[in-house]
Amino acid sequence: MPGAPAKPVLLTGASGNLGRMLAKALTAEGWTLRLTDISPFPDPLPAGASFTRADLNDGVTIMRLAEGCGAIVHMGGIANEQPFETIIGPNIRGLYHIYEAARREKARVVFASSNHSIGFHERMETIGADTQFLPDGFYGLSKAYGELMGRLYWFKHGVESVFLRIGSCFPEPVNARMLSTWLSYPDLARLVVRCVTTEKVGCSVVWGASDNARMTWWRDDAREDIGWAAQDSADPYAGQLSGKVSGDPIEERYMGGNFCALDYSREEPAPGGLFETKSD
Ligand code: NAI
Ligand code: 15L
Repeated sequence: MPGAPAKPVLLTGASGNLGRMLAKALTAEGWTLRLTDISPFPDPLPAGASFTRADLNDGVTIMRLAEGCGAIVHMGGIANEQPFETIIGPNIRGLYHIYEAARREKARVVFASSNHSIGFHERMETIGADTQFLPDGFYGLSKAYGELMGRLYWFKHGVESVFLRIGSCFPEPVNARMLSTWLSYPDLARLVVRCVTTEKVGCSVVWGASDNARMTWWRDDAREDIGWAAQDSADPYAGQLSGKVSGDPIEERYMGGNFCALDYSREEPAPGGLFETKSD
């Protein structure tokens, strides 16, 4: 692993599943971290880290927390499908506060985007990072908007970003879909290290999946430019998980899985593409 960044790194969402893992992994690399979350940090504070409890809606505190930081690893926010009004504060206003702080500090943003920003692409497709957004709910919509916000701050203010379109980042894959979408914790930690320490990243997208044989969906991203390659794989779980499917045709048809099926009220047949109006 490369040396620790010269400046502290702000890690939001530090009390969540990925934040806790990253807090441990990055301090183990000698990084100085400022951790923040609306919930208390549940673990013993690692050496090299401080924790401040804050709401992403509180722009003044976010600005203060980012002072002197060289990068913001933004994991905080609502991480699943919720009503619009629940999402808009943490995921939209909160992200605006992150970008304003990054702009002032000339800091880089590593943004935890999601596969749900493109969730209505069909699983039989292979899409590149420049594919059209097809969000599968208000959560995915907030991630697509977040990436667009990052582009705005890059083109207008020169704020660098890496958008991590994370698939399914859990300790282990738990169903057939995750044989495609699973990202191991160590692969994510190594990816974040590269995102922060690579000299220049511009404004780029990396699909967040491990080296899974079934990951035929996502291609053509910035991984080589930032020097990251996945090392882990969901393949050893194929035997036990390949039959673990939902039986729901909407869930199994689209990349976003059950997020697509949630509150789905379109009359059948489902569209096969943005401009397709009939199925025959
Ligand atoms: P998580 O729900 O465990 O962590 C999110 C954290 O954000 C929580 O600790 C929560 O307290 C905090 N948070 C929520 N509202 C907040 C607010 N108003 N102010 C401050 N903090 C707030 O989710 P997880 O799995 O750790 O995900 C981290 C990030 O990665 C999220 O942004 C999620 O959308 C994204 N992601 C995760 C994936 C996964 O498979 N785990 C897949 C795709 C994206
Ligand atoms: C996400 O964006 C969620 O945060 C996570 O909980 C999973 O649902 C993941 O996507 C997924 O698609 O598996």
